[in-house]
Amino acid sequence: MFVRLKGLLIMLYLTLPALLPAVSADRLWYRQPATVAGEAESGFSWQNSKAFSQALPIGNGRLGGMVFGGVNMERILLNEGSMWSGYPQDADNPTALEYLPQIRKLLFERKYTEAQEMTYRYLACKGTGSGGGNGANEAYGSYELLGNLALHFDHKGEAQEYHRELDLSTGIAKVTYRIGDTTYTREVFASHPAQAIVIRLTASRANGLNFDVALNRPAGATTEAQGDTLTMRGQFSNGKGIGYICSLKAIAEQGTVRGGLRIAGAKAVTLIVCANTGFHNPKYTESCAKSMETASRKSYAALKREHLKDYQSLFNRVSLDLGRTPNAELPTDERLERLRKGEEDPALVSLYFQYGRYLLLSSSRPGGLPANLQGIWTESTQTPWNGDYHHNINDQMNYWGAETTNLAECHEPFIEYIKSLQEPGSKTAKVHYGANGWVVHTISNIWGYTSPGEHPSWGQFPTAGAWLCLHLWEHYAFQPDKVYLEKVYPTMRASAQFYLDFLVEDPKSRYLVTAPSNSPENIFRTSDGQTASVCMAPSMDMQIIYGLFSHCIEASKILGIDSSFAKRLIEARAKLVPPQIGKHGQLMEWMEDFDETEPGHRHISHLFALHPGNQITYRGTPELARAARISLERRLQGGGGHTGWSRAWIINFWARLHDSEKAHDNIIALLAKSTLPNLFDNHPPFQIDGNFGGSGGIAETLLQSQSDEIELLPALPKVWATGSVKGLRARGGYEVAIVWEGGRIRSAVITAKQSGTCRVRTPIRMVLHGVSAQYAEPTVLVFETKAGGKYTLETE
Ligand code: FUC
Repeated sequence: MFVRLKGLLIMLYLTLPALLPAVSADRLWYRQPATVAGEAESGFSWQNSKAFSQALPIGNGRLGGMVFGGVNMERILLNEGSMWSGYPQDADNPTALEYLPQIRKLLFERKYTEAQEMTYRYLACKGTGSGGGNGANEAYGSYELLGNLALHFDHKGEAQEYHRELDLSTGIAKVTYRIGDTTYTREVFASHPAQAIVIRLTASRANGLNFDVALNRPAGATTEAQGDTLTMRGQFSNGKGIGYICSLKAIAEQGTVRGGLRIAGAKAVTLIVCANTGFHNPKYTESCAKSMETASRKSYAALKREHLKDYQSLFNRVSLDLGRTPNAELPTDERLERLRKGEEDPALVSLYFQYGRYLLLSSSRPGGLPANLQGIWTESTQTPWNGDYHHNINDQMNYWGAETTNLAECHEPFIEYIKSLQEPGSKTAKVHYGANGWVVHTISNIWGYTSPGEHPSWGQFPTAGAWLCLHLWEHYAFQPDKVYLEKVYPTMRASAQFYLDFLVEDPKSRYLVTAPSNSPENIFRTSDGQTASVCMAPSMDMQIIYGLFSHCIEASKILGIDSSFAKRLIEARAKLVPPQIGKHGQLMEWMEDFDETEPGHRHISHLFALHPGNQITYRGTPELARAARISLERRLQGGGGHTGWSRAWIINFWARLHDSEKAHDNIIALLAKSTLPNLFDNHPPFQIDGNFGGSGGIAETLLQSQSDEIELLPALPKVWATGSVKGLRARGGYEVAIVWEGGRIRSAVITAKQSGTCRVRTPIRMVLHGVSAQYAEPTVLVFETKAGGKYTLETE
């Protein structure tokens, strides 16, 4: 009886955070606006304004904004996920296939520099590719800002009691200040149900709000005012690109709205912003008008209510408490400064974790495009690296936390996008390699670009497609559903088909190799003094293909189809170069034991098998795990982890190696060295992958499930001595809540989404209540679950 009561109390404790009103712990706040004196207001290419890195992002997956919070002038940068210049291009290069045999021959003869020379000359895409990362004026295009909204206030006097915040528990950015005896308040959110950005301004006295509204864009658009509405229109790429529209409507309470727009003598004003582009939507003008009509008929209270309902249904699924120090009461930028000086602030880590979830659900919602290099937030007409999709780490990292941190729906835009690459990628596979199936290389845009990049040193990465397919599989692994698997299997299969055709036997080693390829963006030195990036069978390629083949083999079993194809995959998989240990005891990055020319290189591709892959595991392959550890240490000794995303990856590696303290050191380094005042990740410049990889990495320290078992607290750092987490997801279809105290696990609740056999590894021996369980090992419990069942584990 007592035990049952205890179980009940624990369950109540774990579900309580969801029932409580919004907690201020999940809040970014500042004592000053995001303005930097003398700085231009629109962005620069390759460098965001300083103010941008202080402004606060909002988003509904498609529409986004950055709220700067100025007093005399409020600037809200507006974004829309499909604001892309450029248009579809045929960049496949027919000379590639002609020279492929010669390049392969040179590689077989280990003549790397010659093979590279020829690859550079004949295998790159046709044309300008991504325009060297400056593609806005090329066919490739760039992700671009939608525009800027400026509100110029007639304020007289100094602002007092200034406060600016983004509350992650509501998804609402807020600015308040007082001038004289009038308090001004602004609330801004991007509503998914309304498909609109809603801005609410209030003054504490009648006639308090007097301001002008301007909507513009640095290039390419014109704005027209009519009644209470401003409409901005434009078209990309000199009429060859898509069109776009953005409209703003002002609804004033007490007071007037005049053309231009000028708001006079109001006490409260609601501004509604809607926008659409012609991307897959010829009737985008009508879409915009329709959203505006529906939203503007609703009261502000109703709009806020529906936003909160939608937003919180996703955000509130997970809560995390890692403990608090007094620093948690301070403004976010001051907390970061103190953390840089070595002060402990575990609540800043949990805030960063939740911010990653916030950014994902704000930049990636079903029906839209996936989060790009900057999510959906850019202030430029030439976003760094075109704000595109880089598939040699970056866009995959964007989704590392999607499943574990309980935002599986937010993974869907990426999954749909990956499926959409199959068609153009089939043509590229034929033209470049004479192969069936589909391929994509390092980069893509929204126009279906699948050719290699314009420079093979980074652009010749033919296993990107197989890596992308891991996402199709992981979505299934976290929530096994045959109907879903049936839908994505053809894309996975066609990718595997490509590698069956593309892989070729190296006459010397007899292994099946990818040739030519590269270990993302790294350069090696051979014993006879050659340096090159072009190679065959870099370890990452082999590990990625091993994963894809394994998942296709398993899928064919689950679906009961395609067994002869699976047989071919089993045979080919056995001939891939296996993970190898080199002269330093390291995991080899290339097929032969080469050294890298830059020991601290940001890519740590050969550790793919450790994370995000699972071919190397802490318990299953201890020798390889040790070699991975040596590789990681060598990279770090060489100065690795200097870009935000690289640091985020390192966190995930240490978590998978069960080194809690090293994982923690790197979480702190990510915050201290690669995080901007608004907690955006800094490559530099701002690049959102580090946010997502960091957030996912924090989850990996608390829960892992890559080895056919759920492991509780695999890498809990000492400083998070007492805490709890609720709502994390594990592969197999489970949700997990854990409570720990004094560095020791106390209890856990596992919720099964479907019936099956659950295997749980606990840090110390635990007992399961009310259900019979077997101990496979003293700390491994195995039990049967029923869909919807909750299973409580406790320490004895
Ligand atoms: C990869 C990385 C770069 C950068 C770019 C967007 O190519 O090597 O560091 O993150 O993507």
